[in-house]
Amino acid sequence: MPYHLFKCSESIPEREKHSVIKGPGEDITSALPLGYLNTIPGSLSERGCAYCGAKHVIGTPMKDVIHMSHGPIGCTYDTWQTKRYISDNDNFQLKYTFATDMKEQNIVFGAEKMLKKNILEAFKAFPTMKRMTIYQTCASALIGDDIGAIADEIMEEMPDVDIFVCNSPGFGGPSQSGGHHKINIAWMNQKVGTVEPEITSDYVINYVGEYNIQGDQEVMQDFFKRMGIQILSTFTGNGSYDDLRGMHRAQLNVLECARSAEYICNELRVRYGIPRLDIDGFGFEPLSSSLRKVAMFFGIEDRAEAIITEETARWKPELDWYKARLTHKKVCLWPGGSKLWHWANVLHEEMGIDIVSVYTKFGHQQDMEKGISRCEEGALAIDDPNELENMEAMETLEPDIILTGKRPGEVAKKVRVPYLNAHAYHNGPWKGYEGWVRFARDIYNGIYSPIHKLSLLDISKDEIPTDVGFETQR
Ligand code: CFM
Repeated sequence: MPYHLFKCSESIPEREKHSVIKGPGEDITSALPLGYLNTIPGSLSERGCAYCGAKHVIGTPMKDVIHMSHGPIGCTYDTWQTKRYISDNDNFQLKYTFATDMKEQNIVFGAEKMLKKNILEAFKAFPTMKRMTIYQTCASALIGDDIGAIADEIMEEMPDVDIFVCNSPGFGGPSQSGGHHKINIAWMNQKVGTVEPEITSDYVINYVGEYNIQGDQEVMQDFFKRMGIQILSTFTGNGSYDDLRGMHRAQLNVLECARSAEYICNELRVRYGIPRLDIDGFGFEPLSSSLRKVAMFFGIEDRAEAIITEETARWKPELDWYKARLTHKKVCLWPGGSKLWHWANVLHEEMGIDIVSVYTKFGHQQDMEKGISRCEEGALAIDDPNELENMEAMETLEPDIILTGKRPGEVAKKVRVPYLNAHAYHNGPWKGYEGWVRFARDIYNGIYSPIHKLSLLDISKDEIPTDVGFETQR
């Protein structure tokens, strides 16, 4: 049933169709908000832009690359402490960020010469780096700088370097999702097929749509290696530029985040006949069935079963300890895109948590469809929420914790609702069996931390609760 988030609907009636409560007996056919449309004027969206989706989500996790923004300096921020796509290349991609820093005179007279100078300067400053990605921004797109031509010029002058150009300005779509699409296709068109990889196993995959947030990719990679599978490339977490040029030689694309990376899998299927297999590394059951699916494709089921048995025996008792303490805790599950449905039912089934609300800031209709179908009755689903709606949802639903990002998370903190940063988590990895227990631990710590019982206006030592558990280490 459509739900009136009253404060907002009063002034923006169009928002009414973007929030829905899943009523008794309702399924996705009746409990589905409108989604993936342009943000309604007057509504303060927390979405990112198409440049952000291309560069900050998908491009920059690549580890052995100079990532250059061609635009004003503000576009490029996102680094060490904000994004957490770590790498085994000494985290080069997080420590250094490059921008041409366009100014007014560049807008008036053009910035191609300056871009070329910047590229040469960057390669000179980091002589071991021979790969570069360049991202167009709104400013360079509007003045029509031909970044591709400059990249070609440099590659001709410096035969040992290779450059990828991503034309995905901020206005290139309703949200970051538009940028995901653009960079998927651009990589496919420019780079796939330009390197012939060495094949060392009978079982060869690309691991796609996984960005190595706090080591998630490395955990999954370890499972595949234990099964004797060669991972040709990882798109793009902890990924190597040249490995990703050889994606066309895999036998199978194993896809985690369909929202951000199904496009390249679909293209690889059409152009090279490589099938796509969607998996899920979060949660014991989804992960186990994912490993089984991959194994089944290659006929090596026994290898998957050995891992599943060993890991489950090791970690299930710990998960159950948390489940006993998290059962019927109320959670608002408010991520960006696919984590909505990757997490909804498995948080309920494996941690006992009640999901009282789901939202997606840029997910497509299918993401919400999958999310709603995996929620209990009574859950409030919101598409592209604004701050007033978030506030009202928190007031009425009274969640024990919110799993979301920094923007709504900071608002939640102000109204004393615990929040866990579910985008750029710092305590992960959360994938894998141990990782899922770690996620339970972080939720538990968020809910049971005594800090939320304190009032800034009325702090008295006697009132600090002492009877709550607080796990400090694992
Ligand atoms: Fe995919 Fe992601 Fe997500 Fe996403 Fe993101 Fe992210 Fe996310 Mo933040 S690629 S859709 S654009 S799973 S950065 S690693 S956590 S909003 S739910």
